[in-house]
Amino acid sequence: MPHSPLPLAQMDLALADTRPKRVTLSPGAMLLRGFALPEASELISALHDIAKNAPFRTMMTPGGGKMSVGMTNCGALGWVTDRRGYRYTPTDPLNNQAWPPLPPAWQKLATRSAEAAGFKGFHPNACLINRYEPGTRMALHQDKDEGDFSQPIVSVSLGLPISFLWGGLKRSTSPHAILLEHGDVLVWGGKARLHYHGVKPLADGLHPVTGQVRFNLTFRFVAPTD
Ligand code: MD3
Ligand code: FE
Repeated sequence: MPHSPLPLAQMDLALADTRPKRVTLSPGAMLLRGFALPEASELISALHDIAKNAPFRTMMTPGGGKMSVGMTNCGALGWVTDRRGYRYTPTDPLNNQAWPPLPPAWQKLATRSAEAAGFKGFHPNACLINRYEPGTRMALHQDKDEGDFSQPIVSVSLGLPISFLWGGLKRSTSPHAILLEHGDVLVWGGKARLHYHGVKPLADGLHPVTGQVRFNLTFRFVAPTD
């Protein structure tokens, strides 16, 4: 067979990617590689619209440190942190208005992702949107402000790749690093729901859709408190 004189095109690279599309990291934790790829560009344009009304901001931890990751929210409830603590609020503290609504396409993606990982009937009411610029990171933590751990969390990675850190149920368990790329979806439920996790500092790069940025969407079901 004559060899091609042309360099590998993007499609050839996709065909050459023999990594499994669905990977169970631990019971309840599943990586769906490229699951959101078909709609990734639409997700990013909707995200820019959301950020016009609820801009990205760096929040203060209760301990007084400034988080490096820019954050905003959409949905009935949004995650915030300040000197008073971590919590979910129905309004954006920057303008006291409701957070922008969860776009129906986002809701559907979250439900479909959870179902693909074995969690039927996931209907999130909160979506935290994280924006990483080179050098920003997220320290090892648990997500435990939702008041309902029976529901999974769905996360969607967009833009530059990052090294995700996947730990255990105790902070002392040393985490594994997993590469997360544009369009990858992770689902965490059951036993995996309260595992420690974080991300390494974002490396410099230029992504064709997002530029020098990584976005992460995390869909959650938060138990209403009133
Ligand atoms: C495992 N975000 O927003 S997403 C977060 O890439 C957060 O922005 C990271 O951790 C990011 O809280 C990681 C993957 C993720 C999200 C939630 C989880 C993993 C999780 C909840 C429980 C266990
Ligand atoms: Fe988290």
